[in-house]
Amino acid sequence: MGSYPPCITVMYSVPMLCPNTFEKLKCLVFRRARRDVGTKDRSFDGNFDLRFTANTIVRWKGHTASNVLRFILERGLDMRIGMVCYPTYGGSGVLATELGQELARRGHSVHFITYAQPMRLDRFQDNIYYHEVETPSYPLLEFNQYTLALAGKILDVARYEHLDVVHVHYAIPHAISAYLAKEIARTTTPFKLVTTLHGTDITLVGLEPTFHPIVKFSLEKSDVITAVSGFLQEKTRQSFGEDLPIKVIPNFVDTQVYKRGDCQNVEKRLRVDGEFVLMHVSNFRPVKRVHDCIRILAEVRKKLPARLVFVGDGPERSDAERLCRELNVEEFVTFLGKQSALPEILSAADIFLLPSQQESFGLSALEAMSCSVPVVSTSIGGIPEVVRHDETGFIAELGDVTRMARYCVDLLSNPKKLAIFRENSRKRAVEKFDISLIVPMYERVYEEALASTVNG
Ligand code: GMT
Repeated sequence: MGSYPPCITVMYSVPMLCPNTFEKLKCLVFRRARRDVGTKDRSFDGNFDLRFTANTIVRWKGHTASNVLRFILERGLDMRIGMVCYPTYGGSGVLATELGQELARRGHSVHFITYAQPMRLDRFQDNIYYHEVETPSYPLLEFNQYTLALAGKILDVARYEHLDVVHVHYAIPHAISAYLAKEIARTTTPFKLVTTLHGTDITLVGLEPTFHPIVKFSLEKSDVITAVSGFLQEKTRQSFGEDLPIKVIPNFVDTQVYKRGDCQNVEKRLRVDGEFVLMHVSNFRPVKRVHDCIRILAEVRKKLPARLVFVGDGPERSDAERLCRELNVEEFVTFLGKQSALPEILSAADIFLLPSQQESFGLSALEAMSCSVPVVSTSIGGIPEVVRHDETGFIAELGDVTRMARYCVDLLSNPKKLAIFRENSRKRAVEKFDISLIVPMYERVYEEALASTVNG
């Protein structure tokens, strides 16, 4: 490798920074410089004209010290991030897409790598790129080779887009595909691997005896592991290794987008004859227990006029429609199917129902709370980390539809209490889970991974 033209001169004022901050700054500056000349070769750092002097200001490409330092220390340098997720209707894909969009707004380049356009990636945005994974077919390849095709695509994007980090959402099979790509790229175009665990990748699918050792291995080989709740952190340690370093980074919501707004049109359509509106949003998988929502409605209707609005679609929908007919509540249930205008729709709800059997966090509950909708849910998994019992909603035992219905009636028949719960819900979403609080946690994770030498 020849010598590179110096492109950055940094002069460092010794008393300004503590040693740790200084090391971090140095690492970030080198990385940016390597990118500017289009190399990942670390020997480049040795040739680089990075000068530290005792008492002068920092200068970087004509910017003043204070600007450069403020930018670097507050936000870090922009990174190139590969985002691997499921593009379909589901919490992990939604979260990955919104994370990518926010990182792009913050100046990073984000490359989505998946088999279809992520659902919420529905408009042009600067700094966002999408790379579709195509799975080659051949008569001999009877089964879909997605894991390998994904590894090949990650490798390709990492090489040609000079990715700093590949962030995979949902361990199976994304983490092992990314590990394979990372190993192949190790000497030429190294990148860091961040794995975010979302739920059933740990609590259900990952426990399958065939998958367990592969998930365990891919977690051990990740540079950083994050989990979306304390519950999931604990579960992962129990099932995959007590010593695994796992950071908790909760789900987030853009509270400027998810807020109670003018929903008169939606409300007119959904709130028939001034009845109360219960709502449930999910992908209708068995773990969501949508039939419990219908049983809750049937109970509530014994006391109050109420309707149930379902948003989403999935395997349990036909059974749910049948149960509505069986319980004679079909005329009080609306199935809207998949919808993208969630803030408007949620704004028309009085109570959000989440009777799940498994839920590592409950992103849909958070989105409802952000729209000032209290939640009645089970006490499963990470839900109690989101929903506060008797404050932002109510929590009951799994399957206890009678109790959940009683909680709904209690809230709906007490307008003052409902108003307080609404306010509490919104406040909790804004103060604890707003996008502006959580996305910097991911940025820090990337920066720390890039500054470390563990796992290459
Ligand atoms: O784990 C899953 O079932 C998949 C995942 C998804 O893609 O829908 O859902 C999980 O991820 C969400 C985002 O982190 C969490 O809010 C959900 O609670 C979680 N679902 C379950 O744990 C069932």
